[in-house]
Amino acid sequence: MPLKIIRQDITKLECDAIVNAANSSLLGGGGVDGAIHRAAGPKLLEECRGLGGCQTGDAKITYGYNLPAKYVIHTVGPVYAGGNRGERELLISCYKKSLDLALSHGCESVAFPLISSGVYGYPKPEAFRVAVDTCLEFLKENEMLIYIVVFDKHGYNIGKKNFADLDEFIDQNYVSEQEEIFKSSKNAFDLPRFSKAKKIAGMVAGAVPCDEAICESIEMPDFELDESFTEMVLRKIDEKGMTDPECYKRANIDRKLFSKIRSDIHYRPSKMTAMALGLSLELPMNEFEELLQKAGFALSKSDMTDVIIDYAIRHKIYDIFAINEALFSKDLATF
Ligand code: AR6
Repeated sequence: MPLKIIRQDITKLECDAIVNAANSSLLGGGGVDGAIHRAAGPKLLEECRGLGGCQTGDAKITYGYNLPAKYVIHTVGPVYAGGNRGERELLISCYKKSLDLALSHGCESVAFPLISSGVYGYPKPEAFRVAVDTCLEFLKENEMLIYIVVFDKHGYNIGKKNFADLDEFIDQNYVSEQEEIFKSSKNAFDLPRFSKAKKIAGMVAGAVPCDEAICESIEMPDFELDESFTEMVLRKIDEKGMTDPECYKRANIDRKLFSKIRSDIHYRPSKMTAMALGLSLELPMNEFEELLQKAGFALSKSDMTDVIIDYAIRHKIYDIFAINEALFSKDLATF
């Protein structure tokens, strides 16, 4: 999860560095700047006094003092004046300079507020896009966990990109848990794509008659020899001519987790990890479900996350960051 969009007070975040949307004096102000100075205590201002200010689009670093974060990176966003005064370039520069400072100070995690999107008046949807796109660009070349902190969710149009009729789809496809239990106990285990293991599980749950499940388990003793989750992921990477970094970066999972999966053919991923890899590999629905099954999971119509994934795959949306925005907009956990 190298890029995470979260909703939280940035001053409470435990990470190596948090970024401050400061002004060029670096001597404090309102908004997130005020909150950071209050939480860090007076020593932060003392250190800031020695920095000699900061230009728009540039960044400087101090310690975090009473904050959970070790460092504060102070950057000065542009005041929005219609969009033709180089505001976008300056805003991009704020993110880049801050990320460079984080990197040169050995930070493995950094959190940004949406620079310039408050008092400085940068239109919120564009401020959000610049933040996401610039951080993703940086992550193509670097390893870091970046949080984009969206304090006031409204007005940013988050989750609208490519998901225009998502609400309608949810209305048509989301079913309550009770309905789902009823449907699956009646029909799901009859489907040929459900494995014998599932049927045995169904028998235990009372949804498949015992004799059917047991008979099949005697007739088909070789089901354990199926290709494993890891093997299918590695095969698909090869078939698609992808590199490992391409795969895990597109899945928004970190290198260490991917190495674990690669080195253990019996690895049991979480459902989110399994889905992230299925999306990264751009699997069509039947193969996506097959991969999930290998990890012991299935898509459910009573799970909002699953319904959104269903929507994404049907609409060939495999961009995990666009999907994350849709999940975030519904207050769901992101990849
Ligand atoms: N955690 C995370 N985000 C926050 C928090 C918080 N605790 N508080 C506010 N935000 P702004 P700017 C969000 O106005 O537009 C200051 O006075 C907020 O919702 O703080 O770059 C400086 O000294 C908004 O989305 O910064 C400068 O003079 C985002 O942080 C000037 O404001 C940025 O809003 C800088 O203006």
